[in-house]
Amino acid sequence: MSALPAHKTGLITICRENAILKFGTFTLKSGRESPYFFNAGAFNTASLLSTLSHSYASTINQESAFEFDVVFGPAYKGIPLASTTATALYALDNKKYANTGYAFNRKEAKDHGEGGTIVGASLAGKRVLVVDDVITAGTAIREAVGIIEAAGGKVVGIVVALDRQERLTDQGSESAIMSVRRELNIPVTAILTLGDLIAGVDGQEKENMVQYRERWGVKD
Ligand code: OMP
Repeated sequence: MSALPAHKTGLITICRENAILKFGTFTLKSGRESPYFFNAGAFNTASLLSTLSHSYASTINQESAFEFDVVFGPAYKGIPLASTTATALYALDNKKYANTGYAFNRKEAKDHGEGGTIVGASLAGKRVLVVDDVITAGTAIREAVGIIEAAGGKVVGIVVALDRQERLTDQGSESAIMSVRRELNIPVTAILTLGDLIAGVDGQEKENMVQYRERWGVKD
């Protein structure tokens, strides 16, 4: 069916079987109408979340350019991603990641108790790796970078579950990941891409995604 590595094919199958990857007509945050939608919130059982966090951890661990102190997940969907990825990294290498911190932001600043908008490890002066669900136009990721910088952290890398590989503008040739890489000069990587999804499905669903890629996609 496809030339994808087994771990990607396996993950795509899990996404399809559990309605994490859905087909139909979906309006995206960017306003574009998409024939598919990836809902990371549907990794909602212990085994699904464990599969996902181990995918993040092995993607991060393979990327030697990622040297970081804290894993950060933007609220809300990034919160379980950061916490479970930190524990999955520790399971992978308990020496290398023993002191790796994890943190996330509150959507509303707290003005009592410990206060502030960051929960978990302090970001001040730290190298921060962002884990998030999906990148389309890059708005969510840019917001996360702003939150981390405001807390005194330095973003050194970004990992998402899915890079939708879409053009930022109607006629442009750059995707959100390409522009974030260029602007911040940091590694940005994805567990799966639109190209992987297209390689991993068949029939009308594949056809619809190919058409969508022709309209909005950048080259793999
Ligand atoms: P951008 O901020 O445009 O990069 O869109 C990313 C966000 O859109 C994600 O954090 C999700 O909230 C949402 N999203 C999905 O969850 N899955 C998709 O397949 C597409 C989107 C989207 O709206 O683009």
